[in-house]
Amino acid sequence: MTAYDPNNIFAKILSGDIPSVKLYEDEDTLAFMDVMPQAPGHLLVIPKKGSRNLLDADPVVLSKLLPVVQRLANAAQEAFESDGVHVAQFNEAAAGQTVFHLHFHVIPRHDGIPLKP
Ligand code: DGP
Repeated sequence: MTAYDPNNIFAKILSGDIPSVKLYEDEDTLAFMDVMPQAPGHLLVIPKKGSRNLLDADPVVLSKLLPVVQRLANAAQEAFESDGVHVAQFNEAAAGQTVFHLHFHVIPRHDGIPLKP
């Protein structure tokens, strides 16, 4: 398994070296707007503890992260009056991962409106 690279973009967002539009933060978790939204309201939820993706994540970290994903999915659904919410997560380049710090995409979805590529 490839090692976690602490110089990835989301680690730099966590350290404040790269700015972000923060939506939620606690001791273990940060949520911020995706800079390339695939639909209005597209946000990302990440753990503060570095892991490359779901495959190497500490289960204790996941147990704290998932309730936040759920809460923000509900909040996004309400705020954007969506018909559904897309929660997505990719592991390794072959599966579409481009930033190698575990993250969950939360994307409000409306009937008949496809995601932007
Ligand atoms: P993935 O393909 O699952 O690794 O998605 C990475 C997402 O990260 C993608 O939707 C674009 C977003 N992203 C990339 N760079 C930045 C950045 O500097 N700031 C923010 N807020 N999002 C970023």
